Amino acid sequence: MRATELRESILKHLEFSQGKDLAHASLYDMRMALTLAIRDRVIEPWFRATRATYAAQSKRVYYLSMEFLIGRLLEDAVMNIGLTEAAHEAISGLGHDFRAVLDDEPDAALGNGGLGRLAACFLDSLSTLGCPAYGYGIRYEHGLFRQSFGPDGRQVETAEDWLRQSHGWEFERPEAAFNIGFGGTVAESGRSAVWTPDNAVVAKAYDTPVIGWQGKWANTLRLWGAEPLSAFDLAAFNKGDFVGAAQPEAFARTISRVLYPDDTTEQGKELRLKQEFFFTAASLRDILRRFTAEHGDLSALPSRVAIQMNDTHPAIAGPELVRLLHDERGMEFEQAVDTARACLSYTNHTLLPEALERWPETLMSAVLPRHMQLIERIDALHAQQFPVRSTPIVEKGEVKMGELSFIMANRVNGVSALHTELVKSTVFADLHALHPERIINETNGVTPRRWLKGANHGLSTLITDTIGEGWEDNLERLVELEPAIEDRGFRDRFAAVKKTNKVHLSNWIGDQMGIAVNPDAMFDVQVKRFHEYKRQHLNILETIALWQEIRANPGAGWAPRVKIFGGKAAPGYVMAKEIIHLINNVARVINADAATRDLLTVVYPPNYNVTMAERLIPAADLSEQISTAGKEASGTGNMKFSLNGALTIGTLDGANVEIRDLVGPENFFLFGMTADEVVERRRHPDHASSAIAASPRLSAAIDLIEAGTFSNGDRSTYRGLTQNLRAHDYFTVCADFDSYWDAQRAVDTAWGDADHWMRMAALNTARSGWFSSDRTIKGYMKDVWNIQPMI
Ligand code: 26Q
Repeated sequence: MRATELRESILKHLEFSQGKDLAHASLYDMRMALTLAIRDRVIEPWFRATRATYAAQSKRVYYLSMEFLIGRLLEDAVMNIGLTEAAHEAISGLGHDFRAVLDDEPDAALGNGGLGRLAACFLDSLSTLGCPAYGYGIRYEHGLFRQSFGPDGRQVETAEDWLRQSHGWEFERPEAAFNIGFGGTVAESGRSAVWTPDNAVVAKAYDTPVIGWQGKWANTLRLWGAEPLSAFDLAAFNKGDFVGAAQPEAFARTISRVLYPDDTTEQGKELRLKQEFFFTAASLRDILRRFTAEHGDLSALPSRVAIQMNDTHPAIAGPELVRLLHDERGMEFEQAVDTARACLSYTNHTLLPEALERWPETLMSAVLPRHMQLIERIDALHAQQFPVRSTPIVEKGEVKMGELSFIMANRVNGVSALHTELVKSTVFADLHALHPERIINETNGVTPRRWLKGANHGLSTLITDTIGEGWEDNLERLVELEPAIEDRGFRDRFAAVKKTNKVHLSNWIGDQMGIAVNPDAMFDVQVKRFHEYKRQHLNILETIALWQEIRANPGAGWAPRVKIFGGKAAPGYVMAKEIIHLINNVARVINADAATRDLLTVVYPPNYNVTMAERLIPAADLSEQISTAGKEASGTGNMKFSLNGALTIGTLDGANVEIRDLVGPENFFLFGMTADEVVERRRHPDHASSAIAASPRLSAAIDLIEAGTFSNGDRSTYRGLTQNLRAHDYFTVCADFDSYWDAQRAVDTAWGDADHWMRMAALNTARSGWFSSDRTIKGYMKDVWNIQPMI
């Protein structure tokens, strides 16, 4: 019945939206027709949610984020409205392959990694929980670059082009458009000021509905695209200046052209500051317009509006909201600051000094002159209110966006228990002493709809067969699996699901890379952005050492392993790219060694993204979460692996700490120094060289690299990397190596008892329910936003 209805709807869109008949429909046509048919069915709950929010005059959450790493939307939407089987039947009935139709959708990579994917999981949970919310961001024409590997194994970046085909999900909103100014001058006017920008672009809204689980509620992801005020300078054109005529267009479009791929070398770039102001200012204008349409008195703003700043990227929201209230609406300055603060909250995602945003005062004054003045007034006001010890926002000619965010927020949160404690004791120690109530913890989570139900059908079916339906939006119910784990039959089914996922992944690796991998081997997976603190080099050094040990002692009963890597390095991050280069060449050499072929394989499929994560994570046996303790704010991949029944080998960092507490230390492979021990160890100037001297295995692995084993005999290729390890090793790879090696051998031993391994794996799934982003969002609703669900 539902399949028949859907079939009619698909055929209608094929004819009237795509202008094709079935006989000539391409995969793209089929995908668009299905998308539009599904989108039609999302409209009713979407309108209903919007009307209910208006009618109840409910508070709304506005999640401001430079990144939304949403991936593909079709499969998720079909699943959420319960039409997976109907859609499968309808598409097959029309002579097309359902999987191929779903796989035709481009992966929307409007983000770099964890922070952007978290924003996407939050959108899913906000809708599932019936929390009235908007996500606000930038409609980048080009998302994160596409990664390939050159013949020498180096990363090659090419432009990503997700909007080349029409988007399908979005609605263009030409009427929701705001002029956003830059530069210019400020004129004093009584107690406030008038800012006259000398340049402006139009921010135009594009809306994508975000449907929650079972279609009960839907929110909006509103992304801003930049356009010129006037498309074309006709006067210049008529004078024969054809290039100059296109200038306004060129400047404006640059703003929403491309996602910044970097948190290290891209600091201080003027275009980035303009992007940040562009989407933040447009969002605030939109928020105030919506508020004013319903309410009169601006002092009521905080009871209706909660604005979340996803890291400091939208931190200009503080001064901009003050400007809108004070300069443009005549509110007293101090009241404007208090009102803005009562609306704003800030999530910190990193402690790495190089990732904390700072802008030169001169740049801020040139691009946003009025905001620079307001930042100084906010700074002065805070110093006046807290004269004891004040950490200035503006210091040594720089505007520190972390301090600005803290001072303008009513709540500041870290993203795991450990990270929050470090936020209190390090980056914001001074401000925390002045405002001891402000910093709270909201441990990250992931959406179980995409990361379990959608990505792992086999496990989802087993869970439903065992504990019944309803775990998808009540993930803590997974604990009900625990008694079943005692049952051998259940464990065998659990093992069979994992095996099937591994067979699928092996086939895919065979197709994509021409490498044969044994699905009975242990799949040991490290997928994430490349960064020295994440220590992919620790993993590859251990791989080299293991290869040597197997060669020396082939009959020692080794557990066969497939080491799988995935991830991109920022194009300007030289050391991270050197690690990628090394991994590819270690893979080439090891995979060619007949002596170890059945025991060790290294694969590194290029262009890791959300879609690839959905493929790899359900097939993983071992999850590598090996960052230097104190550096990974939370991690969210770690949660996805555990939920899908992989065991973790990891340090006491970020949310690993909480994962280990919940799944039980006996079901987790711990190694390495604690955050405190790392700090202490670094104080010894020879911490790296002494660790190398004490570890023959590590020493031999580094020697092999330096001997040119992985660079066709060239001894200089990886010198930058090995010298850094020997001399500096800030991320304490060397000092943690032996402990990591030992933990890996404990993994080998555990793998030897297949039934016990499956028991541990299943316990990881059963005890990971707390890591649902629904739990996280409930925490924000209660502790940060003070908002009630509508369903
Ligand atoms: C800053 C300035 C200029 C250009 C880019 C940036 C920039 C871009 C992206 C700074 C930071 C980011 C992304 C940070 C990020 O993804 N952090 C991760 O957030 C996750 C969600 O909370 C955590 O799980 C991870 O531990 C954390 O690394």
